[in-house]
Formats: sequence, structure tokens, C-alpha cells
Amino acid sequence: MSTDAFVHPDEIRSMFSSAMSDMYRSEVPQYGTLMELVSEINQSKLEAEPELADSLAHNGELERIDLERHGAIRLGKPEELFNMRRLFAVMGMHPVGYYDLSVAGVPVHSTAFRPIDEEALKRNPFRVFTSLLRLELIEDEDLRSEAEGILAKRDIFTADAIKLIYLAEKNGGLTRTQAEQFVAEALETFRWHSDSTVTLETYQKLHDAHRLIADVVCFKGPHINHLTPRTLDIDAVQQDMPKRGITPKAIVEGPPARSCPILLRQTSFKALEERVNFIGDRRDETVGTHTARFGEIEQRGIALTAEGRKLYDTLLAATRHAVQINVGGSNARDYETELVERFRAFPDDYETLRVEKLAFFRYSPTKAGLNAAKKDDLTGSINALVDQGYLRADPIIYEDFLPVSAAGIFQSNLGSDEQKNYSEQSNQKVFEDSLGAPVSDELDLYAGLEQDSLNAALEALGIRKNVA
Ligand code: OOG
Ligand code: NI
Repeated sequence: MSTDAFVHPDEIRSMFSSAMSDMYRSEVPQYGTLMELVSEINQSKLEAEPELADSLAHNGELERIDLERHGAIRLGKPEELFNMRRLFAVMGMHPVGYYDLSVAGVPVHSTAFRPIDEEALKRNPFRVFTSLLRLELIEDEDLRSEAEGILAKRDIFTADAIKLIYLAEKNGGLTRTQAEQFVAEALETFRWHSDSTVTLETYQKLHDAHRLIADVVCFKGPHINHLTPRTLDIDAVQQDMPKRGITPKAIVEGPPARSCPILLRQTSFKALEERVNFIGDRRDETVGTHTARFGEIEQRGIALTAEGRKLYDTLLAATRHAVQINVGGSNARDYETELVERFRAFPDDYETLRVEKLAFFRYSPTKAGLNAAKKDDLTGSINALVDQGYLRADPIIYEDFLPVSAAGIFQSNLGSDEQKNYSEQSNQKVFEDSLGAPVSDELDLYAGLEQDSLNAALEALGIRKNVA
């Protein structure tokens, strides 16, 4: 079969994310309300700032502005992660980054399945933050083996989903009919099931060990626990949520608002309490509730180099050390003030970020540069070429996640009192063994993008050698 007959993985990803969005909106009505709010705030921001609208239009981002950027799931056993990697690969999503959340008291480690190349990200940026439960962190041995026993019995993929994954791998793609069927079958894995696979008593035992363990172990599959659209003004959405009857978490995670946004800012609304039917003989013993599903929004900025990231981590740690948000979140303002103060130490103009090598940039030759190159042999350092207006540098956007922020999102939806410190060390190797592949290093990806853009720009300007 010729590859022309295959649907492009980027298109399968778009089909899948839009099907997922429809499903989630009908399952979690508050999420629909959040989407409306985000869309309204994006519109007014675009009207108020025509330059922003222009630059988004220039990058081809305007039409997809309100679309979901990511979702999240939590898996229970290694083979689920292994097959999830295969499933996402059909949609052009590959594991990037390793996040150890046990250090923040959440017994999981994670990766993000996402498109890697720039074109694919532009066509549809949808990604899924995927966590694997670390059962070895349950101290009580009996409980651990009970959880293992429950998980051993479940199969989270439909037989047809597995068959279509196999066909995609074998033939190198899926035909339109197969792709449509694949999306429908894949969706089954992410669906919410209000019937638990265990008794209320078992649920409660696992819940007492850690809410997250109950969330993963007691259900038929890894229900998608949130979807996250992009907002152009996260502070405005955070502020307006209560007006729409939505309760946001106490603070926006990540860096403060800045003129040059860095990394990722995110906030979520609290998880819903949902009715669950547990296994049992007596009706009054079988109905309970579970909180798992919520909504989130994100706003992204420039990707930081290792050095920039170190500075970010240091300033964030200092803020968190100085102000610990209390359970009710009544001191959220103090935290925000502290955060803004501390981050004054982080340069807030693109030129300094670039010259000090704190962030990644995409280089391109300017018209003036191309004209000059026709007349003369250009030389000089990168900085000199930029100063002369021959080379232009645009921010490369951060496409990944932040472990401290992710832990904050987890915690606000598990109840913020859930602080536990696991002594066990992080274990990327074990994670990759389960995954059946290494995860890509996100910093290498950004560095590669920057270098490729620089090489191409220098070549266009007739400069062979990379000048320091
Ligand atoms: C995932 C939380 C992490 C984010 O945006 O950082 C996350 C989860 O709750 O399963 O989605
Ligand atoms: Ni999220």
C-alpha cells in the first residue's frame, strides 16, 4: 500500500484531541464553562492588543488559539505504559522528559507524549502528561499486593485498538477508515467509568494510603483527568473563574507574570465529586464518591537553557521556602508578592536572556542581512550580526512541563493536605524499561532547534563557520 493512502499522524492527533474535547465537555460540564471563559478572555485580549493578534496570525496560531494544549492520565502498570507509547506513536506523539513527582509527595513518575518537530507542534500541539503509579512506594505490603492483584486483572485497551496499533506499526500508517476506527477505539481507554472494579472498603483502604492510588487502582481505565486550553491571560481567567461558579486552586503555578513570559504558567479548578458505584451486595454499601476530574488552563513562554532553568528553580525554591501556602490558600497573595519580588533577579528582556544564554531562540536572516550578504562577505559574531540587524532572534516556546507545578496541580486536586515525602530515589531507568524506549531530553530538543535555525540562517547569509 502506498503511504499516500495513509492519514498523516498529525491529522489523527487532531481527530483524537477534538473527539476527546467533545467527550470531556459532555462528561464535565464545568469544563465547557471554563472553555467559554477562556475564549472570551482570549478575544478581548486580542482586541486590546492588535500587535499580539498580528504576531499570532503571523505564526499561524490564531485559528487554533482556544484549542486544548494538553491532557493528563495516570497508569497503573508497566505494560499499560508500554502500550500507551505505541498508541500515542500512531498520532505522532513521543515521550519527552522524565518527571519524578515522588519528591513532592506524589507516588508517580511521568513523561509527556508530544509532537516533537516544529511543524507537527504547529499543526496540532496536543500532548498528554502521562504518569505511572509507583506501587513500590506503598509501605503496607498486603495493601501493595492487593493493589497489584486488582491491576493485574484489568486491560485498559480494547482489542480493536491493539489490533489497529499493530497494523499502523506493520504498514507504517492507517487508512482513513482505520484512522477513524482507531480514534473511536482509543477514546474508550480515556473514558470515565462510574462503576468501580472494587468494593467501597477496598477503595477506602487504598484512598487512605494515598488518594492517587485509589484513583488509579479502583477503575477500569485511566480516565482523562483534565484537559487544558491555552489562555492569553491566565491571571484574568484565574480572577474570573469564581464569577462563573468555578473554584480555582489558590495560586497560579510557575513563574510570575512578566513582560517576557518564561516556561509555563498554569492553574486549575478543583476536581468534581462524582458518584461511583462500588462492588457489593447491599445497595447502601455500594454507592460512594470520588474526586478526580478537573479543568486547567496554561500560558506558555520561552524555553530556558540549563542555566536559565537553574536560576528559575533557585528563585522558585526560595519563594516556596519563604511562603508556604496554607491549606485554605488564605495567604495566596503573600506568595504572589514574594514570587514577584524574588523573580526580579531574572532578566526580563529578550536581549539579555539571549546574550546571557538563559533562554533558547530561533534565528533567521533579515532582509537587510540577505541584501548585505549579496554585496559583502559578512563576518562577525552572532551578537554583532543581531546588533547590525542582519540576524533576528525569536523566542522558542517551552513545550514541556514543570515538576513542581505538576505536583501543585496534582495536590490541589487530591486535597492540599496530602504532603508525604517518599524516601525512594527517582528512577528514570525503571520508567524507561516499562515504557520500552528512552525518553527524549527536552533541553537537547530545544538546543537542536536553536542550532539548526542558526546554521540555516548563517548559511543564508553566506557565513560557513559558526562564529562564537
Ligand atoms: C497530572 C498533573 C500534571 C500539569 O499540567 O502539570 C499536569 C495529573 O494530575 O495527572 O497535568
Ligand atoms: Ni495539566
